[in-house]
Amino acid sequence: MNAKTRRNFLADAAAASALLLGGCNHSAGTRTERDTAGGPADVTLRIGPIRVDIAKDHTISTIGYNGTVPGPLIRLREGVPVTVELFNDTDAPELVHWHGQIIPASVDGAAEEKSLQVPAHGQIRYQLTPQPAGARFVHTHVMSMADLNRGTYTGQFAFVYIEPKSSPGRYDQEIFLATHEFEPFLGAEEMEEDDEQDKETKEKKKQVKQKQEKPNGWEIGYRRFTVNGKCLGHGEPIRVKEGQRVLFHFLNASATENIQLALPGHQFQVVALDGNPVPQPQSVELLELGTAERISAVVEMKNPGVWILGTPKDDDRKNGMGVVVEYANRKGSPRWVKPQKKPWDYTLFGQNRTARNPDETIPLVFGKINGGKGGFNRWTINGNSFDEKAEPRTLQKSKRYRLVLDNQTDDAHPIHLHRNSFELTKVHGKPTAGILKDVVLVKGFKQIEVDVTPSMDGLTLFHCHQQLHMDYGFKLLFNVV
Ligand SMILES: [Cu+2]
Repeated sequence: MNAKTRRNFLADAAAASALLLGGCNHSAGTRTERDTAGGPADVTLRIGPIRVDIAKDHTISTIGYNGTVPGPLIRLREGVPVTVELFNDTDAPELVHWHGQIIPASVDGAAEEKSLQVPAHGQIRYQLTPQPAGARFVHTHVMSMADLNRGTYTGQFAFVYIEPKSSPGRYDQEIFLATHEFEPFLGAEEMEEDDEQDKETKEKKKQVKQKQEKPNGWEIGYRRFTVNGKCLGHGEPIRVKEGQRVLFHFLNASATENIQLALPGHQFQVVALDGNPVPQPQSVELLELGTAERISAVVEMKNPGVWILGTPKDDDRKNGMGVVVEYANRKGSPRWVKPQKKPWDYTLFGQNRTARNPDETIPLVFGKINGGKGGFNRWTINGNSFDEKAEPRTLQKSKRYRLVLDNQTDDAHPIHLHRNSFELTKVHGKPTAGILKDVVLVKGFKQIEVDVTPSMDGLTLFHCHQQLHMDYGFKLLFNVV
């Protein structure tokens, strides 16, 4: 702040934020003194209450970034440091998490990692160096517990695209789509997985149910479903031309829901998962994204018409989960055709080989205890719910660890590791290699193994990205030394 008074600094910051409202200003030039003297930041996010017209005659009140849902697309360049300024216009402290980036714990935006928080009606400013390249995102990391007006239930999310140093390939249009549900409520209905479960899984489910002393606790339901903050049919259609190659970046910005997406009459050529290029791009009809997962996929537009890109779940699509894709000079009601059911298989996009042996293997068994405090299920890793007083588990920098994610519950868990990418090495018993991710969806009673070689020291949070699961115990803290 140099010799400036705090009052001057705040005035400057407010002016800067007004200038940048609705977007982020990426100063491509060299670092200048103004960064340390309180001038405009490269990225400014203002957290505040907003009203969003998600449909005709339907406005919701939520909290968002810079007045929109999703917040503005933030384009950064790999390895080029930026100044970030965060303003909080709400009555509660906030945490802004840079999901999927390998950055210091102080700026990662997680309370467990002792990151900087944005005070209520306050502001903070810091620098970070974006990495790795690809589709990342930014979202709130506060606990919601039973308050469904907080945390990832709100509109606090925005795409972050870190431009790669080399070209990502040829395409004619690039489109960012984030799915999110609104108007959450607590209900009793258990989430059923869509995939037909095999006999063994069904049997395990029965056994685990019998062992539970209490009935299943609260689940979350939603009344409204959106893509880029609009219910199906209420936003601008995606306008395409025959013969175009459209690069879609999908983000599941849900608080709790895993989702499938299809565009009838078209194939998705999956080129990146969680922003990282896959070893084997493959075409599929149906995408699946656990909470916080990203998929980048190229679609060749060669089936002229007006189509719905949306979820195969009819009720959810009717309540908004979809967006219209309209070819030039084509009119009429958008068409939906139910896609064939084919289970999502990460290994399709990986190398068909066994990854090299880890230095150490860490078993992580996920468990659920029905109906705890307030009627909420409690979640455990190796028998324990998160305890902030417990010593974090130490990991050595540059050592290769194999995390064995063993889901002994009937729910699917989108498992996230902060400040690292991990390599999928085994999916449901099948070896694979070369797929780098930061979230992996572990289905009920399934096992996935991932290898991680931490490159940056500090506290690193591991958790289920389903807000309700995270809030009620599904977390573990590592300390990389
Ligand atoms: Cu979970």
